[in-house]
Amino acid sequence: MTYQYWNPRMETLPRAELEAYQLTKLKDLVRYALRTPFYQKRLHQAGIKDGEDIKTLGDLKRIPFATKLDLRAAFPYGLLSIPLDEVVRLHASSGTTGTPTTIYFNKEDIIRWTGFVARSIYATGCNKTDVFQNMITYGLFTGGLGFHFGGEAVGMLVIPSGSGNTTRQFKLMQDFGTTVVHATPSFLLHVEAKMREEGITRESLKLKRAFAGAEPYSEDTRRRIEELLKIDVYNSYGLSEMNGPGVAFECQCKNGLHLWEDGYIAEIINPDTLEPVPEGETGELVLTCLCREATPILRYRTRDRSGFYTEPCSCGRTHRRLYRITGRTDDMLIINGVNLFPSQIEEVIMSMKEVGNNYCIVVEKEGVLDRLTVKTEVGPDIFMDDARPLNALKERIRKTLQACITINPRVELHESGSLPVSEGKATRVQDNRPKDV
Ligand code: DLL
Repeated sequence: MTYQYWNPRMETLPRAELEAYQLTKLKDLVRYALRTPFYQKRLHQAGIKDGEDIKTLGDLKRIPFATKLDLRAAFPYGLLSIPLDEVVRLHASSGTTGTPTTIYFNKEDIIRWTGFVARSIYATGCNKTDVFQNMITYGLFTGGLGFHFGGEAVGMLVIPSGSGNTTRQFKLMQDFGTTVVHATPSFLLHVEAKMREEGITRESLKLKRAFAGAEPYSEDTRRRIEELLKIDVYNSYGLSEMNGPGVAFECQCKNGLHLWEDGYIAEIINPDTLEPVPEGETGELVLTCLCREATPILRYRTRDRSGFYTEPCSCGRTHRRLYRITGRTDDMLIINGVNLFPSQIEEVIMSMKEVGNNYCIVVEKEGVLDRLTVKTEVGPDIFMDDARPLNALKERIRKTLQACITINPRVELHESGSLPVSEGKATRVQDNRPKDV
């Protein structure tokens, strides 16, 4: 097979040169970071007062890890390194409380990020002749605009269809001859089920490829989508703190995700000891973003479990490959691609005085999609035999939750004292989805 490279020199740079490049970028990053209130204190405490205090890549270890909690504490501008009038965009992801984590970009940051997404798309064999339907949420979520700009940079015709509404998605695919789509893996499975339901034949579509990410999925799921839809599916990994998509992506070998090491420095640590794990072992992925000036983030604990393949890829790229992400080291749930912390649910329901003390969150598969049910007890003053006020309460809880978590949950009300109480640490979450990852 012949492989195409978006940036041939950078994608095949010998490791020594790649690391030298990373060091230059790291020095710049430290300089940007020193302009932010958040990092000024941290870096000074670590004895780093200038970019030149970083002499080797090993010096990165002198900088403490950053967590989602840190980013929230720095909200809104504690991590901003440039004047606000140079910022051209922000993206945000939900936090564990009402405070989101917000990432700012200047014009060059957007151009660099777009370059990494374009490189990723190109690595799968796409080119300007492709018609790309971006079936993912636009807005504050990075998946929409990130892939949109990346697709345009490749020169593809980009259809900004957004997620949902499968009937309209099929119409767009047929009208414009879509050859490549981007979606969460669960939405791709849903699309396939709907195709059968609506009698859309595979032959009426020109689909060849899909980019699937934003949530964990197994190799079996990939194969299933590929066989059902008769397309190639490429795994796409990213997170809003590191710009969004375009952090790591599979090439045509489909054997691990190339982490773009001219944009990101990766470490794999043991989440308990915080020490690096031996090469090839899995642990928690820690990332430093070398390609963004406006919001510098160093050594971010992603909470994602992964590790690095040790042998090189046959595509010739020198950037190391991550194992498929197998889960998280915290309690964050990903429901149809939307991130959710159980504490967000707790905060909403516990602020309602009619709600009792005990609750439970259930996640399961309904068909191919994830389904969230929130079971909560009512307070002792609420009568379970009076359906009207109960239904009104249920609806109010559902709407308030939906407004906060952007997922439409099913709500069940239970009599006070009727939900099982666990001895010791409460187990609030029952994730009944098949563990095939
Ligand atoms: O999900 C960015 C993205 C958009 C990636 C579109 C790929 C495609 P967040 O909303 O901040 O950003 O969620 C990031 O999602 O830390 C992982 O836990 C999970 N995740 C993302 N991609 C994958 C993947 C976007 N391919 C969080 N496999 C990350 C497994 C993934 N988990």
